[in-house]
Amino acid sequence: MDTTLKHSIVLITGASSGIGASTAVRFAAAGADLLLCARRHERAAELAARLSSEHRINAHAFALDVRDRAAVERTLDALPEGWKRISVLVNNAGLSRGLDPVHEGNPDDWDEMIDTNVKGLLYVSRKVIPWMVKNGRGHVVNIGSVAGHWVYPKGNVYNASKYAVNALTQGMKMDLLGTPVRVTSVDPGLVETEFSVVRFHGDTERAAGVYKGMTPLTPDDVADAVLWSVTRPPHVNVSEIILMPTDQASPTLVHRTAT
Ligand code: NDP
Ligand code: 8X3
Repeated sequence: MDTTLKHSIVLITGASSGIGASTAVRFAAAGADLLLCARRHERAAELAARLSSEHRINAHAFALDVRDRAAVERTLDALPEGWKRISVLVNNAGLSRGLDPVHEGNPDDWDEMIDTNVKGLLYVSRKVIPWMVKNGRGHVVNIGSVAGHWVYPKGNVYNASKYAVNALTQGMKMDLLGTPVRVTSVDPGLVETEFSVVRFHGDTERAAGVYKGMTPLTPDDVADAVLWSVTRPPHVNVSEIILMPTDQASPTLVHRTAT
């Protein structure tokens, strides 16, 4: 166990599923106290209850839609003072919607991706980072994507949102220079979660096809990278981790075997 995380407060957005939920498990095992949020509050609450009893940590779950700026401000401001001493913010809440040529795309899908992946990340960061600066301690981990490094056909707006996350990670690092607050981007390729089911609006068959004939990353693989970046010595800032399955070389170059 990494004792440096014992009772450090870690806020994870989008902790009801996939990478966010796995990250919560990894940090709980390392002794951190957890603030878990998502729109599906009951899932986050169930996870918080399980982890606090299994690992004897404090875990608090609450409902949050990161797209709702007023709710983000109100909900985070309402946290008890002790819970505002957040050491690690994992900006994980995010999604893709649709896979269409840009001239056939659905503007509602675009709004949802930009509002969640870009504006939601900003709203939460704007609230939490000043507390970190004031406390003289903090680490922001943004979950980006290979989609923020390579554009792929029909990825258009999702790509743009993750390029924005990439730019914001670099910008945060520059703007926080001179403070002890560290900034990292963890940028995975294919990870099997609810991501593709959400992208294809609930079409589970189409979603399963994304991982057909190849071995994707698991959410635990990504959580390991997040935990590793956070547990480096304080003078080390891991700027960016790109991790892909062995079966993937770029968003579009994937080795598949017939199944
Ligand atoms: P999941 O769909 O399994 O999880 C997404 C999480 O984000 C859920 O907990 C969901 O919670 C939350 N979320 C979505 N919208 C909102 C919102 N408006 N407010 C609060 N929480 C929200 O997918 P992943 O775990 O795969 O995705 C996590 C992150 O990883 C995303 O940023 C995604 O872009 C990124 N990523 C995923 C990859 C993959 O292949 N899976 C690869 C690269 C990056 P709820 O619905 O309950 O609100
Ligand atoms: C998720 C990975 O390749 O579907 O960010 O964009 S990809």
